Amino acid sequence: MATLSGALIGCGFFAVNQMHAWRDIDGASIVAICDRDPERLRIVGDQFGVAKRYTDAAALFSAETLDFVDIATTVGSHRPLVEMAAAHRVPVICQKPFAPTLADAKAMVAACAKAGVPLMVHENFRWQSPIQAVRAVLDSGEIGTPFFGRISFRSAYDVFSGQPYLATGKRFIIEDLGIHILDIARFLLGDVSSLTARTARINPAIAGEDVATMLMDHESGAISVVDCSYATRLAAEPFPETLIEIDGSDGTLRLAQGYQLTVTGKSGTMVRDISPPLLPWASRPWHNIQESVLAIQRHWVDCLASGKEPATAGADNLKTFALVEAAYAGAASREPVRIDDLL
Ligand code: NAD
Ligand code: 89Y
Repeated sequence: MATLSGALIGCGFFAVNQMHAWRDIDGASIVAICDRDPERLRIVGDQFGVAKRYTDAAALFSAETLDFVDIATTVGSHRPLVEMAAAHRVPVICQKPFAPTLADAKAMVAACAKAGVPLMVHENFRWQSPIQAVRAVLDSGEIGTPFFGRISFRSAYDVFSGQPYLATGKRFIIEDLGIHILDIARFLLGDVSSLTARTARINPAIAGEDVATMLMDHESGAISVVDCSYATRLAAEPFPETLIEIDGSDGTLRLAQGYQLTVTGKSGTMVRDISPPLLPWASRPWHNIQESVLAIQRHWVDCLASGKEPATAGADNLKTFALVEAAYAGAASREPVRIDDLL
C-alpha cells in the first residue's frame, strides 16, 4: 500500500498521542505540522523529526500536497479548519468535540459532502479494546437482546492540569467527556429517540458542569443511563475507565473497574481480564485512551485505502453531537428532548 501523506494541525497536549500513533502506522506518515504557537511547533517537530512546519493553516494547505489532514486543535477552530480542508479537497479528521454547536457541525458535514472529501471525527473511546470486547459479546448473541444499559464514567482525576481550558468553559463535562460516553451508548445500544438530563457543578473552581446524569430511550426499545462525573472521589481512582452494565433477554454483562468483564449468558458465566495493552509510548492511566488513538487512526487509513465510510464519519457524529445538545437543553428545561427534532 502506498504511504499516505498527512499533516497535523494543532500540536498541543493530546496531539502528541496522535503523532506517536501515526509513527506506528505503516500506511501513513505525517509530512508537515502546523500550530499557531511556535513553541509547540518546535517541541512536536523536534520530538517527531518533522521538518516542514507552519504557523498558519492557510499557508500549509497552499504549500503542501496532502492525502489527509488531522485537526487536533480545540473546538473553536474546528469549523474554519475543516472548511479550509474541504475547500482544498483534502480528506479530514477532526478532534472531538466536533464543533461548538450542532448547526456548525451540520455545516461542516455539508461542506465536506459538497467537496466530496471523507470526514471522520476523532471519536476514539468506542475504539478502546475493552469497549470493542463488550460490542463483540453483544454481537455474539450470548446475552440476547439488550433491554437496559448503564454506561458510567465517574472520577476525580485532575484533568485541569493537562487541559486548563476545561476549567474555563461554560460547558464542561458533557461537551468534553460525556460526548464519548454518549457515543459508546449509541455504539452499544443503537440510536436514541429521546433524552432526559440533569447536571450539577460540584467543584466551585470551574465554570461548567462537572456532573451529568442522562436517561435515554433507544430506537431498539432499550433504555440506558449515562452518568458522568469529575467530582467523584473513590478509594481507587478509575480514570479513564468507562464502566458498563447491560442486561439482555438471555443474560447480563458487567465491565467493572480494573477492566474485569463478567458475562452471564446462554453458556453460563465467564470472567475475563480485558485490560488494554500498554503500548511502548503509552503511560498509565492514559494507555486505554492512547491505544484507542492508534486504533481509530488505523481505521482511517483502512477507510481511505478501501473507500469505506469511517465508523465515526461526520454524518454519524451528528447523532452523537445531537445527544450533547439535547443534554444541555434538557438539563436547562428539565424536560425530555426528542432527538429527531434536532437532526
Ligand atoms: P491544547 O490547547 O493543548 O492544544 C491545541 C493546540 O492547537 C495548541 O497548541 C494551539 O496553539 C493550537 N491551535 C489552536 N488553534 C489553531 C489554529 N487555528 N491553527 C493552528 N494551531 C492552532 O488542546 P488539547 O488538550 O491538545 O486538545 C485538543 C483537542 O483534543 C480538543 O478538542 C480536546 O477536546 C481533544 N482531546 C481529545 C481527547 C480524546 O481522547 N479524543 C483527549 C484529550 C483532548
Ligand atoms: O478531553 C477529554 C477526553 O476527550 O478524554 C478525557 C479528557 O482528556 C478529559 O476529560
